[in-house]
Amino acid sequence: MPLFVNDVEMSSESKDLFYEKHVEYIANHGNDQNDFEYCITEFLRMSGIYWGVTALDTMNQLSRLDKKSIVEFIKKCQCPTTGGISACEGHDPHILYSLSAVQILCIYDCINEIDCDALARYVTSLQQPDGSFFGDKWGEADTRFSFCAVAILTLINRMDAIKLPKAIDFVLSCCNADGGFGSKPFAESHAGLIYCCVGFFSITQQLHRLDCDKLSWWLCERQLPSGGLNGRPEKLPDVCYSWWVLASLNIMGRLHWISSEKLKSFILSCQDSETGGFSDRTGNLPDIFHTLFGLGALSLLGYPNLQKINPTFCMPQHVLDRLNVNGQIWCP
Ligand code: GRG
Repeated sequence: MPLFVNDVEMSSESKDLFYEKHVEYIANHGNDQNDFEYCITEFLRMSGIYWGVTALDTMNQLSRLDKKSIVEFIKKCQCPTTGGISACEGHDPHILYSLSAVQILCIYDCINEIDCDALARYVTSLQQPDGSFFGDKWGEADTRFSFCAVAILTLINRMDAIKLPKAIDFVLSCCNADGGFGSKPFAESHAGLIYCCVGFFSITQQLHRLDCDKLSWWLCERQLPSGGLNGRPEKLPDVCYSWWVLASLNIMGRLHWISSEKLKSFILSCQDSETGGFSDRTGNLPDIFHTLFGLGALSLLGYPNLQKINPTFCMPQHVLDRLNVNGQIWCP
């Protein structure tokens, strides 16, 4: 089967999943705390841990990480005044890292290790009069943060902490004429932001407010000859869009609208056969972000020996079953 680099055809056989290599890659990630890449990614440490924990749980290897030290780290990142959680000790709290922390604690079944009431108050404090959410006290509103708000509150069972009808109106106001969604009203449609909006409507049980056919058609057009998906027209494919696009199509019950086989080949071609891990595109260096979203997309495609992953929360389904939490899935 032909493979493509940057959407240029190259000859190579379709590969299998380098399961053991990926487990080692993730389990050893961050072991060398003097490593340059580790140091310069401090600002997103909490999400980095969430990507690693979720990827390892998807491969049934969660025991390879030290739960105790991860939970202690998270507790130290909760701000005693605002209740929000930061990426790393000494950093400002942010709604995105608060979500990553909550996701990790839910996976480890110990959400009560943090002060959930204080966290709910933090989310309340970020909601604006138009229903949108700031990401932090510095004041940038974005549909990503609307998703984070409802995901956090659902996982800690505190959805009553925000004005939900207003929050829904804001996200609806970000729908464009092409059927897609952007970061704010009239902002360009983008697959990452579409995931946030579709995930938002899945969590809030409002999928009927979407034009799923039109939106899914826009998402299908993201598939390129290589089988990989881009995030918006005229851009290169990237493994992370395998997740943002596929999860959105899955939530809308239209995963079969793209070629799964071609996408699977593209994702597998982005593995690093020496170090383990996935890169954004064939031949590039791997990183933990693309590793989670490559594995997550393969799980959505039903790849063998991977845990089923939930398309709305990007967490193993068994965790959400235990919490009795489920995003709405649309049946066309
Ligand atoms: C729980 C999985 C999970 C996520 C939390 C933050 C968030 C919710 C999702 C992020 C969604 C996302 C990737 C948004 C993209 C934002 C954006 C406009 C990226 C543009 O980046 P470029 O221009 O990329 O570097 P392209 O591929 O468009 O060139």
